[in-house]
Amino acid sequence: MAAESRLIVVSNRIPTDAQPSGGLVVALHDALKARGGVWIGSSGETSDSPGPLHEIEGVPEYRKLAYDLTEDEHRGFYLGHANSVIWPLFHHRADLIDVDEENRRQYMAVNARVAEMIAKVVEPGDILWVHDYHFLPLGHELRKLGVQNRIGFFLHIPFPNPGDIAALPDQKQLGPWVSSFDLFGLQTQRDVSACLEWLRTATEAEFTLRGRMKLADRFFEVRSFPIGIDVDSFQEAADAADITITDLPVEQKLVLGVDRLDYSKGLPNRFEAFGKYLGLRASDGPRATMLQIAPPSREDVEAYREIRAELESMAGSVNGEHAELDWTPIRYIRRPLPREIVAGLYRRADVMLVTPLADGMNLVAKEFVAAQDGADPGVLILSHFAGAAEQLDGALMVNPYDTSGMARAIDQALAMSLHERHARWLSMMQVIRDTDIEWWTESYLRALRSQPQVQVA
Ligand code: GDG
Repeated sequence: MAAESRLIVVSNRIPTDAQPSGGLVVALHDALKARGGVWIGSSGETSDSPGPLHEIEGVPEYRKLAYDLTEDEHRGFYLGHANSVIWPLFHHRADLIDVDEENRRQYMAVNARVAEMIAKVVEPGDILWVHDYHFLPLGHELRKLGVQNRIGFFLHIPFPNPGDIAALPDQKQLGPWVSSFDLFGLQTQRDVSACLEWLRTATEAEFTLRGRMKLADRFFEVRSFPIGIDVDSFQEAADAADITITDLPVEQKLVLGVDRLDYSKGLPNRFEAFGKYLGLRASDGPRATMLQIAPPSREDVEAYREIRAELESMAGSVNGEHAELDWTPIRYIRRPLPREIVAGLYRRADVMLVTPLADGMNLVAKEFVAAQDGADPGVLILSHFAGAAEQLDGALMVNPYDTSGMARAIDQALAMSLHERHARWLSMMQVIRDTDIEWWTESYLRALRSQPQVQVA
């Protein structure tokens, strides 16, 4: 890769550890370590007078520049507009959006302030890679300040349907925001189709030759880059893990779920489906226990408190109906577990439930596949609505709204022959290796670098 252009990554939170953990963060860390550059993001601290970007200690290969947010910015920009309007809307939950003029103002103000800080450090020839829904207006703000560098964007969550976009208070601005980036990266072909459909029907954008779009005076490209994982590192973690970590007898079947506690992940539907499966199963048949790991997130947002209460009540009611003196069918852990333990659980699981109602990609599905022992792999049950469904056709596909169908899929997965499990696993393994995290970073950056710097069709 040519060394001419320095990479500047912008993401909501900058990792403060020298050796960060977590899929995306590790990928960006590796990309910057190999190429050098700068990572800009929030420090995670709030302060009354935030001041300019400040250097955070890390590794010698690249710089980390952090900014603080004020309490009001954290509430309005992060909890308010980003997570109470954009997140639900982009996950097709317009019913949950909480539109507030002050929050929207903070969202715009933080984007403008971050753009000013970036404009002070950007040099000619640098390329910028902006991540996720917190920063949709950032390219536009940078262009207003005269920044002419190549700027790419990657949306980690689904692109909404045109109908949902109409509920955004700033829907008219979304066109100029998107077209201010040179490359608008999305997870799936489905997202690209939704985005192009919206550009065609709701904006003045035109298709040009060479597959690029033109809106007002800007040319840009919309493309999918399905995010991947570090396959070897998950495989190694699972190899090293102790799979007798639970007190479940080895002959007992384990059905596993691992999700950030979020209403988009379809957890109530999953619990209901498991309850229906328990109702289907012969009373003298083998017992299956479902273990759900669901570390809470964004607890200051009302909808997240509600989903937590709903789940706890559902687990109680399914267990009340089906538990026996020596068996609790649903086990539920509401705190994060160490990565080595998660890898061991993936390896131990007979069935993995990844059943979101909407999800950009879903890395858990890929991690589960990577963690399997090829000799006796488990079965992945995957919602059509996860971005991963476009790639992992070796999974048992389900519609998470059809809980009876999901119950039958659990039954089918638990009874599946080794031959079939193995064939399905092999085909998924091939895909996750071909499109791993390094492939993702490389192919995105190659596409961004190949955007003409002079604006031509
Ligand atoms: C967004 C998009 C897209 C979960 N519980 C524990 C734990 N995890 C780890 C998993 C996985 C990660 O968290 C979750 O990643 P997902 O992709 O499933 O979901 P989001 O957080 O919603 O991420 C998503 C992603 O961005 C990347 O583009 O795929 O669609 O929504 O890595 O392993 N890790 C540990 N303990 C836990 O208890 N250590």
